[in-house]
Amino acid sequence: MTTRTPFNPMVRSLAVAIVALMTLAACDRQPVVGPEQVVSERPDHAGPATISNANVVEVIARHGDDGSDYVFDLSDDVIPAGWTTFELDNHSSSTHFVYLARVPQYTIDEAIEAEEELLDYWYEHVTRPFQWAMDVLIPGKEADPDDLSDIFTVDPATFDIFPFWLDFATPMGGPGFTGGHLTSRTTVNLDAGYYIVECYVKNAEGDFHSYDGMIALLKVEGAPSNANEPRPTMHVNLTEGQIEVDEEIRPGLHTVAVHFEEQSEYSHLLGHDVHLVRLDGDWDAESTAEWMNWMLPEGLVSASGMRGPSTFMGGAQAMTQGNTAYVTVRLEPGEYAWVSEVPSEVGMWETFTVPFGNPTGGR
Ligand SMILES: [Cu+2]
Repeated sequence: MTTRTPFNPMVRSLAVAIVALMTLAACDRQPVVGPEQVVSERPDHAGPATISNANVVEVIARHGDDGSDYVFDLSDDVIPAGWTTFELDNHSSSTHFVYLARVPQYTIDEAIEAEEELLDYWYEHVTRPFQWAMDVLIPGKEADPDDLSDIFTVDPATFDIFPFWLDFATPMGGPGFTGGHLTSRTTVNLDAGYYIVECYVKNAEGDFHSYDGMIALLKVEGAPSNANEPRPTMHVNLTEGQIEVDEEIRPGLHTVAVHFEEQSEYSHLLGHDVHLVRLDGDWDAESTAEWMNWMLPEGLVSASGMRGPSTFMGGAQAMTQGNTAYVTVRLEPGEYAWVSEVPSEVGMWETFTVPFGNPTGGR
């Protein structure tokens, strides 16, 4: 399924697959088997849900041992193809997510020819240029084109600083924004191949977490496992500029099917995705949506003293049109919003209420 991204070649000149890399730490490893009967001790965590026999990859987001770097620990770095649940366990106070991008064959071939590790090659040719582009947009931050001179000659007039093959990187979903010390789960169907696993939330200095180390490589191999496609209890449809949600929602554990009915591209070079936020603090849906523009100097910043929206509960990162991701989440009675990471002038969000009442059957 090496399809083109839904985004245009401008992608190269800035964001979307802002994916990146880094080797996989080995702690907390667990086999990729299901079912995972993890019962959360926190009501806003995803429970065991209906992931049934899906393969499970746990991704721990944490700070590095020196307290400054950002790290992903993956429970496995080689998994079978098919329906796979990614559980993001956020062990830090900052917001993180897990963005998956399938690496094009062009990139694999180039890395082999250059005799470099695939993750290193991606980082050099995608992550570093993206950080440079971000630095340009932050007033007062140093962004010298010569910083990239070991890769190529930068022409600041064109921003054409990304390899042609980035257009062929396929966004394949993954858990959406997840607040500090929370857990979220998202299930997607993966073909065999190599996937970049990254988070591009920014720190207080405007560095993408991926640039600082929150990036990994996942190999998916073999025939699809016998994991079943999850059975949804709710539906979210993403169409042009609109999020359609079910009108009546019961409290309790849900498997939310996120249908990428239409995909698009916007001025910040990203397309439709969707994130769940509980509206119990100072942030409403509109201010949350405004925070979600990575191109703004303070957009996507989650760091000490500036955490951003505090009640992100997961979601589904962008996928190509026609795909479906499944988000497992426990909904307590309250006010919520689904918010898409599109520019605020587009404004894609939809609020909803979970009433008190009989909960769903999930535990
Ligand atoms: Cu992060």
